[in-house]
Amino acid sequence: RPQEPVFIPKGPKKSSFNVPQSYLADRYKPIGVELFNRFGEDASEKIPVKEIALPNLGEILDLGRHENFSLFLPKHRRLAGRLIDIFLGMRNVDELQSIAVFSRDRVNPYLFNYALSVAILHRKDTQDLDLPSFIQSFPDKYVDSKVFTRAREEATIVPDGNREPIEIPRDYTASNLETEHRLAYFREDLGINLHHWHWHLVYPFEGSPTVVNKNRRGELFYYMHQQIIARYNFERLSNKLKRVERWTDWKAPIEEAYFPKLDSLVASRAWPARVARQTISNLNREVDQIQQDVDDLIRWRDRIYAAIHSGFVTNESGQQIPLTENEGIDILGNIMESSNLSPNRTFYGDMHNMGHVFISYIHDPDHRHLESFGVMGDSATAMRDPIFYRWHAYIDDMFQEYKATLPRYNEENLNYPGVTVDKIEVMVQGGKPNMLNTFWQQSDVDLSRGMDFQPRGPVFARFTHLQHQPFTYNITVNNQAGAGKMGTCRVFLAPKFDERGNPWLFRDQKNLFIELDKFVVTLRQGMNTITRTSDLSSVTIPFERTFRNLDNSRPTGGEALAQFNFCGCGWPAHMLLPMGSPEGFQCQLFVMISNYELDRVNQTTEGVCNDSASYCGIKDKLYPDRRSMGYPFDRMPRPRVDTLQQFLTTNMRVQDCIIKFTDRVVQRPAART
Ligand code: CUO
Repeated sequence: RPQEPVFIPKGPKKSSFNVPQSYLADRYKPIGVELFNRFGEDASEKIPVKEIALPNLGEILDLGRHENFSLFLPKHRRLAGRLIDIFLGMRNVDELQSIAVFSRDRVNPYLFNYALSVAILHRKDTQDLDLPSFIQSFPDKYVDSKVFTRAREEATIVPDGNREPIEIPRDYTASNLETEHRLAYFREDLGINLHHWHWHLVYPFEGSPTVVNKNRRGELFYYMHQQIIARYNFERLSNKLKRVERWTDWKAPIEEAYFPKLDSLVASRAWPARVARQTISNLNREVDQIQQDVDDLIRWRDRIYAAIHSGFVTNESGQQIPLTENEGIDILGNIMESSNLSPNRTFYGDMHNMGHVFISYIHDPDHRHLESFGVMGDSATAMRDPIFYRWHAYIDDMFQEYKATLPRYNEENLNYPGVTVDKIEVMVQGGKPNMLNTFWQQSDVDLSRGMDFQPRGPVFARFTHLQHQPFTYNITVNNQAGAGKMGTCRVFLAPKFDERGNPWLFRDQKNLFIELDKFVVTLRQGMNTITRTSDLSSVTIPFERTFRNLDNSRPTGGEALAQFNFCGCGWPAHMLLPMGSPEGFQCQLFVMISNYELDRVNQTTEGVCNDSASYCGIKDKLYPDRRSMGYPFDRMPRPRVDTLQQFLTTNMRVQDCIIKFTDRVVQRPAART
């Protein structure tokens, strides 16, 4: 298979092409020179590979090259951990390149890509290296399988330059007979699934401390997934569906089905479907070295609830660790996910991860049909399945149960004395105040890197996604606290009414607020007008970063490219706003200016990838906000606060606004030439 080099160090072009013969897989050794000549002809850049003493890959090779790979499976995690350690242990980039070349044709491709990505992300000497976007390496995890046959046909017959994009139909996984299908545009959005894969790449739950032990990672696991559920519920209400129901009865059949219609190009198999009314069973799959009872899941849950209500967890040596107001949520996040920072995996188990595994093997719990896992078994595909949200709604509810045990914010914890938000408004260009617009947009992504055909050259898939008209916040703040006061401006949005059309109780609405932006402002004495555009949002990354190399003309230089692995984490900009509705969906925009002196984390955050910090943190830095994630909506309200209006202190304000969805499709302005 003609592959481009695994990765390309920046710098002057090298002239010789030299891979040690011993690096070739056994199958290719006899024809090595011929292969080099054949594929070397087209190479624009040839990279010498240094011969080094090769480590024994050992059990890493137990996972075949044509099998699927899941980080949720303990065995696969272990293999990934070993390979990451090998990659991290190389003394310099040349050695890393050598071992990467050596293992490239031996190791399972998904495992290889994951381990190399994690290593490049964490090595000091690889910060300027670049990997292809994951969707380009493995488009089969994101795109309707039918597209590939058509793309291959197009590519084989039509020369590069005249190829037409292959359109991915909008409704390919189900029909409207299935109510849940109304949310397919969200669940199957390429950008959302890429964000989720990237998030888990940046925050692995297994491996050495350098890889796992990041500032507040357990808390961020809670918050990022809490926001996914809040956003999903917002979309559901936009589509006249009730909020997602928690998956509570693990021994009862799961009503809704999901048929992913994805084929694995690596495993040459279709991803298994999950038919309606299936029930999870005890797992006994020798091939995955997994034996787990549904009762284990129940035991772990009960122990975690006991910890939440007693206010402490018990570590492996039997000591009690209190779940404190500041650090409790982080410990609980690591326990529930679980990550290897969990203080007691023996006792509290591996609840959330195993939930993914039970569901992903619902169709073949003892491997009698020799089937692999379903989409819930892979963080690149899990968000496609409706059950993902029911499972994570359950997990989130456990976190909320814990949050309800914490002291409530009193006015002092919320107010910024002297600072009053007088007015807020959102505007789109040429529109009316507080009216936002959404619509469909079509964009193209190049699949050619992840496919095998001749002649080479880009071949595009055209997909349809939600989009909104860019908008601007105008916020008027009266500052009587003194000149040069700094504040953190926190912007959230929630539906105004519940499923029945009634106004919310604050205790329910607080869980529906989605974060739109968070930024620091300096206030002069008196009146201030803050203007901020939606593209600067602290939760999103621009479309080009989600899909990178979209037009196949690789951008040169630039921080976004250099820090791709981390920078690929971020909610896709096109999904910043929920869909709304054709008649105009009523929302409440919330703005708070909190006292920066109490929010500040002392560090420099200049540099790269600091623009989607709310859900992803900042690379190699502390989480840039000292408050609990989700503040001020992460706690139960103080006494006598029943509604959002009663919750407000003078440094907060709410503005009603409307999201109007228009069912028309516009093309993304052409980026390719
Ligand atoms: Cu991101 Cu369940 O954690 O998928």
